[in-house]
Amino acid sequence: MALVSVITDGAVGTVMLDHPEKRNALGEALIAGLVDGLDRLRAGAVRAVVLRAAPGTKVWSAGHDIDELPSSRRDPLGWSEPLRLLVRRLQEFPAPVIAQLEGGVWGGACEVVFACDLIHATPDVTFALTPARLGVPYGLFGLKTLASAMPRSLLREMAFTARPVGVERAWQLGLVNHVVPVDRIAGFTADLARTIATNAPLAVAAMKEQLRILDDAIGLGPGQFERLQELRRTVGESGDYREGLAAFAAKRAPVFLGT
Ligand code: YXS
Repeated sequence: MALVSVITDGAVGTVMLDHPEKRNALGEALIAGLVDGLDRLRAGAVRAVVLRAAPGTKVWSAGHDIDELPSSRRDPLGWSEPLRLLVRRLQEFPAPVIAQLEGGVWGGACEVVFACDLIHATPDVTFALTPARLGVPYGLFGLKTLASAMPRSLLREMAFTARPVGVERAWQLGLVNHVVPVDRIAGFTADLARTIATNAPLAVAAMKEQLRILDDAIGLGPGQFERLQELRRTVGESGDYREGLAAFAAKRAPVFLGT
C-alpha cells in the first residue's frame, strides 16, 4: 500500500501522507515517497504544491520515525539523513509549497512544515518540538529552519518543554497563514494554490529562492562551527539519548540522568 499519493490538477500538485497506522511517522520509505512525488511534480512544472495528510487525520505527522533513529554514534539528523533531504527538497522546490494541516504535528514534522512556504491549519492543529523528550541532539539546520519561522522566545519554550502549542497561539504569533474549518480547508487551499499558479512562475520562483538565501545568510566562525558540532556529539553519545529511545519503545516515561 502506497504511503504517499500524488495528484495533479492543472498547474497545482498535491502530495498526501497516508500511513495512519504509524501516524505518518517520517521513516525512510515515507520520505522516499514524498521526495519522489516532489520530483515528479517538479518535472511536470507545477506552479504550486499542497502538502497534506489524509482527510480526517488526528495526527498530521508524528515526526521522525523513532524506530529508525540510530542508537548512538551516528548523527541521527546529519546532512544526508532522509529528513534533511526532504526539508531541502521542499525549500529548493521552484514553486511555493503550502502545508495543509489537520491534527498534531510532532518533532521533525514541525521542521518539514516550517520548511514550506505557507501554512494552512484547521482549528485542532498543534505543534510540538520533542528532542528534549527523547534526548535527541537536534541539528543546527533544523533549529535555523524553526528560528526563521517563529520568535526565539516561542522556539525556546517549545524546545525546552516539548509541550504542544495550539493553532490559536501559533496564529497570534504569525506562524500560520490561515486557520480554516476542516470542511473548508481543502477548497480554500486549492483556491489559493490556483491563484499562485496564475502568476508569473519565474518571478514567484525567484522570490522564493531570494527569501531562502536571505534566511540562510548567517555568519559562523570556524570556532563556533566546531563548538556546535561538539555540542551535538555530546548529546548524541549520551545515555539520555539511549534512554529516550528505549522509553518510547517501551511506552513508558523516560528518566533522564543528564549523562
Ligand atoms: O504500537 P504500534 O506498533 O501500534 O505503533 C504505534 C506507535 O509506536 C507508532 N508511532 C511511531 N513510530 C515511530 N516513530 C514515531 N514518531 C511514532 N509515533 C507513533 O504509531 C502507532 C500508533 O501510535 P499511538 O498508539 O501512540 O497513537 P496515538 O494516536 O495514541 O498517539 C499519537 C501520538 C503522535 C501523540 C503518539 O504516537 C506520539 O507521541 N508519537 C511520538 C511523537 C514524537 O515524539 N515524535 C518525535 C519523533 S523524533 C523526531 O521527530 C526528531 C528526531 S526530534 O525529536 O529531534 O524532533
